[in-house]
Amino acid sequence: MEVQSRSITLIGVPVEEGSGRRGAAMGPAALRIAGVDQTLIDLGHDVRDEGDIQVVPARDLPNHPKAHNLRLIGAYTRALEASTYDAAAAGRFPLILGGDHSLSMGSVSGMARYAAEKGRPLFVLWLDAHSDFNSPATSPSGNMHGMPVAFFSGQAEVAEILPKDRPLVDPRNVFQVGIRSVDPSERVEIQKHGVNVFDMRSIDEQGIAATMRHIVSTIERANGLLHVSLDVDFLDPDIAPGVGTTVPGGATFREAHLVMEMLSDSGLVSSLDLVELNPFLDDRGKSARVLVELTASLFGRRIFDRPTRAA
Ligand code: NNH
Ligand code: MN
Ligand code: MN
Ligand code: MN
Repeated sequence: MEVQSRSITLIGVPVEEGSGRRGAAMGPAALRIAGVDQTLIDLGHDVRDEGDIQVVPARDLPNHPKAHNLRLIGAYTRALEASTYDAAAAGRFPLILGGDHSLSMGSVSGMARYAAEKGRPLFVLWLDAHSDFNSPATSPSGNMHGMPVAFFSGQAEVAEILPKDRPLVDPRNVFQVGIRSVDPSERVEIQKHGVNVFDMRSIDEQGIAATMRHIVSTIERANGLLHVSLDVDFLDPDIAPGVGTTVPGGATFREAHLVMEMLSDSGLVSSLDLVELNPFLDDRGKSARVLVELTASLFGRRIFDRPTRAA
């Protein structure tokens, strides 16, 4: 089976102010040094690198004691929402190189606008140790990288970062896999809003393959588009130590690869974030390289082809 060639736009987002520590701003550079562009070119894809987004804090936004760096994160959100939407509308696959997870406020909102125009529902696969469903009202830290899922679901409104009538993601179309660290008020919110959570126990019990088959078939039945958001801490710290918030007991190398291979086979994925890579904490580029390998699997790298499933 030939790899289906895609047109991919790389968008670097050197934001670290959504997290509680420095370093993630070097993430886009580390992913480029690990060869993300050439790896995709070698697989036969057309790759265009837009470079890094640069912003200044949005002066129309307020400072907020429980949403740290809101004016800067708001500016990144606006810029990335537009870049992601523009790439998708031009028939290209937006591949976002982060940067901390607050950037998904922008990337997912851009894809939500694109999906709404196409009249198709947007689904989100959130590969993370954390559910990132805090709002400024509930966050224990005030760090906005813990808020993107609530934001694109319309549950974290603090100020008018994006237009009030922007397309939202239905939280019931969000699948979270790998979850093992949830704040008490987050737990209440994700259950109330119907987010689909596959925590580590459920992966241990059912296996990652059955979990992914369920998710893929749900999205296929709805004719949905799928945005994948991959937080480095989804992975076990042994294979990916380059992240500010390691949580033991994460996905193995093999589980993560199978996720990507099954997503590739599904043909459903329309956009991807690679987030929370902190090269300052990494071990000789190990985590950056794992992310590039996983990206290669998502874009068709195979050891051997599988017989195609009967229609
Ligand atoms: N839930 C915590 C918070 O809101 C931690 C979030 N940190 C992450 N999320 N790394 O993926 O601050
Ligand atoms: Mn996250
Ligand atoms: Mn996380
Ligand atoms: Mn709510």
